[in-house]
Amino acid sequence: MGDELRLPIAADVDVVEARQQGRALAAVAGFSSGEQTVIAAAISEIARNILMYAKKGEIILSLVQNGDRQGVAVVAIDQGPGIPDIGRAMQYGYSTSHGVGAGLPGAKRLMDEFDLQSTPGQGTTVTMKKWRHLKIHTAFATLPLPGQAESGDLCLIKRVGKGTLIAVVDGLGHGQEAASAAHAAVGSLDRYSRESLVDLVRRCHEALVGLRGVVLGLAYLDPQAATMTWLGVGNVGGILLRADLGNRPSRITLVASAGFIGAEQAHPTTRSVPLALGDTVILFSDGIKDGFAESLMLSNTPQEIADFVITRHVKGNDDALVLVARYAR
Ligand SMILES: [Mn+2]
Repeated sequence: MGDELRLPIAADVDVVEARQQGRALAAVAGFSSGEQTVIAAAISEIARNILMYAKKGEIILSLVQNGDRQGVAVVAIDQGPGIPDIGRAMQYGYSTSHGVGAGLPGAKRLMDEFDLQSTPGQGTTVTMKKWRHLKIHTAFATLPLPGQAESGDLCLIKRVGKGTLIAVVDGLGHGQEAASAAHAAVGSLDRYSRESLVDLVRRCHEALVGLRGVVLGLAYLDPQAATMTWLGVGNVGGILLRADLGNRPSRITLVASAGFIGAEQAHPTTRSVPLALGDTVILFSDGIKDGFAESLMLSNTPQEIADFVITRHVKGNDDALVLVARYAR
C-alpha cells in the first residue's frame, strides 16, 4: 500500500500503457475482470483528456484502503490551460475539441468517487477512486428426519437489490405436510422478495391458508450499507458471530417472536445490526442443538461451518437445516 505508479502522458502509446497498468493494479487489488475493464476505461478517458487539452501530464495509480474496503485511486495531473467552466465540462456531449470519447463525465460515471480541481492557466487535477465492495457468501446444509422422504425444513438464499435475502423455514411437524407448508412459505418469500421483512411474514401468512403453519428466521444482508436486518417467528435460531472480538459483544442472538405463521397473524419486530468484515450469520431450525457456536472455527468457510453443524449438532428427532452467511471479500 502507498506505492505509487507515476506514468507520463504525452502520446497515444502512453494512454495505452496507463490503461494496461491500471488494469494490472486493479487485478492486484482483487477486482473482477469486468471491474478491471471499467477502471481501465476510466483511465483511458482522463488520459485522453490530458492529451487533448494539455498535451502532456501525468497519471498516478495507487492502491487505497478505507476501513474494510480496498480500492484503486487514479490521479491525473496536467499543467495545461485549465478548465474555465467545470460544470459545462462535466456535461455529456460537451467538448471544445473534436474528441469522441465520453470524456470526464464518462470517467465519473465509471468510478465510485470523482473530484475535479482546475485553475485556468495553471492546470487540472482529477482524482478518482473505485472501491471493491464486500460480498455476502452463503452456504447451507440440511438433513431430513431419518425415514422421511421430504424435509419440512427449507431455506431461501436470494440476491435482492444490492444485498442477499436469507431465510430458514420449518414446517410444523415433519413429513409431507410439513414440506408442503414450507414450500408454500419459501415460494412466497421468493415471489415477494423485494418487500420488507415484516411484509414478507404477512405474505407467508397469506400463502399458508389451509396448510400447516411454519416458523421462520429471515434476514436481509446489505453489503454496501454494511448492515443486516433480521427477524424470527417461532422456534427458530439465529446468531451473529463477530469476527473482531474487540470492544463489541462477540455474539448477537436473534430474538424471535413467539408463535408461528399460519394461524394468527404474527407481528414480529425487525432488528438492524451493523456488519463488519468477516462477521458470520447463522440461521438454523430447531432440529439443530443449541450451543454449537462455541465449537465453530470462524476461519472455516461458510460451507465447512454448515457441514460441521449438520454433522455434529443434529438432534436426530426432527428435520434439521443450517444456513451460514458471511460478510467478506
Ligand atoms: Mn423443526
